Amino acid sequence: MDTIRHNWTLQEIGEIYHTPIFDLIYRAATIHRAFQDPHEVQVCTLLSIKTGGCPEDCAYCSQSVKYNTGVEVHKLLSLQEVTQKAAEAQAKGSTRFCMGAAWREVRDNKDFDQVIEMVKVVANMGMEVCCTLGMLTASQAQRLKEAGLYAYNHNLDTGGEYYSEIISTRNYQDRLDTLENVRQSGISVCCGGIIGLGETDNDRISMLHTLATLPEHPESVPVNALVAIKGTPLAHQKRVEVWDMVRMIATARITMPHAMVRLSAGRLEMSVAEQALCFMAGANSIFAGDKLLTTPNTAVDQDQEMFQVLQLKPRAAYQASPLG
Ligand code: SAM
Ligand code: DTB
Ligand code: SF4
Repeated sequence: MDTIRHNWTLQEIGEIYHTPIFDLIYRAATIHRAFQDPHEVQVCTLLSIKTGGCPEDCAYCSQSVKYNTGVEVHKLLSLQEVTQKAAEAQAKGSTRFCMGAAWREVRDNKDFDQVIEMVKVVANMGMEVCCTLGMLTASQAQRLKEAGLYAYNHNLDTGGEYYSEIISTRNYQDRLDTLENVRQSGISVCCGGIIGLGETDNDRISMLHTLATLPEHPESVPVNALVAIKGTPLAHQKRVEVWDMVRMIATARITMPHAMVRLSAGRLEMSVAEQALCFMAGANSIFAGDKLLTTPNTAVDQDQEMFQVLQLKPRAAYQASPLG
């Protein structure tokens, strides 16, 4: 049985990624069974707490000010609105609640004070509370940790070599620096990427290599298929093939066996059978609810039906963390 490694080479990860698909799924499923309960899938809910008006130029994003996407801009939600949404999510079976803000970085202002209050409330509800707020300093990460933040999402999105084709307003090192600040604060790290941005297989392999060779693997690795947004430079990208999702998920599972691998954006376009392949390949989490951050998602009752058909059960909170 493979052990946990942090010294993967690009070539090794490339070989895994390109393995004939049935062999790849078989190997990933074997590792999945050794490290995770293959019948459990964690259900998470996303909430956009501050929408649109973001100064960054991420080519895939509906929330950048640089593109005319028609997204409805909204200032930071109130504590009461967030509390209500979190309670609804919990009632519908979510054990993790992730709050996203369209910020380039966190600033030490009133809005951040309010986010701190939101974190406290959701943490007290017994859900894993996650935030994705852009870049963070070490002291901001510390404040979030003290408020009870369980996880922080900050994606690398793609390989380091392709990054500047997708985003020009920050660089790969900025991302890695925030991830390091999150790690140092003791918050669980959620970091993954998107496929379907026009990248090559090598760019995907490069991103997985960066993740799998971090001194500690992220506890959570979201794999998103691009949701092509009208008005963005990537509006006309072609739909991601399920086989590409399977290869990404399986390679993440094999190289980072302890991580929760999340089948994230793009599920609305996938059949139950296609999603089943992703679970087989090692995915063990989904985002539920009719909305991701700004785009539609599979309806909750459809997901409940899928869980029944595939005989999956929702995973309880706080099981993924090696942090205790
Ligand atoms: N502004 C913060 C940031 O960029 O870190 C947090 C919010 S941002 C929307 C969170 C992540 O969602 C991005 O890093 C990206 O991986 C994913 N994402 C955003 N738009 C997407 C899209 N259209 N399709 C797929 N994934 C997307
Ligand atoms: C992640 O990797 N995917 C989620 C979550 N982390 C924050 C976001 C997906 C956003 C999809 C596009 C939208 O709804 O705006
Ligand atoms: Fe802003 Fe995040 Fe969207 Fe980039 S992905 S434009 S940083 S909200």
